Amino acid sequence: RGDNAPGTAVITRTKPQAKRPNLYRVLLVNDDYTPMEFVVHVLEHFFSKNREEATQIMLHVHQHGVGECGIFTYEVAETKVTQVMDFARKHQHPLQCVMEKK
Ligand code: TYC
Repeated sequence: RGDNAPGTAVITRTKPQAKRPNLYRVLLVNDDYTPMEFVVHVLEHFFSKNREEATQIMLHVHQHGVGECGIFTYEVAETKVTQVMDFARKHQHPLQCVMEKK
């Protein structure tokens, strides 16, 4: 449109846009006290896993100490961690959920 004020210029972007967002893994950490069923519920409710996937991930964490729940942008990952930690605390389980840059 030809509606720029006289004597002004439009600055256009020269850098090509390579906008991959930074991604973060959300992980569950094993402990000796959180019930397996609670962890499966967390994976179903907060990470949209079906019962079979949730059970596999829970068992992986149980056996290996840590396991991946999903990969998200920073804000989504942070929200998941907060939701899981609040939910675990509310139920007085020591379950730990963390995020790490991919
Ligand atoms: N190790 C727990 C138990 O034997 C189960 C568990 C799995 C806890 C995964 C935490 O992130 C976890 N009851």
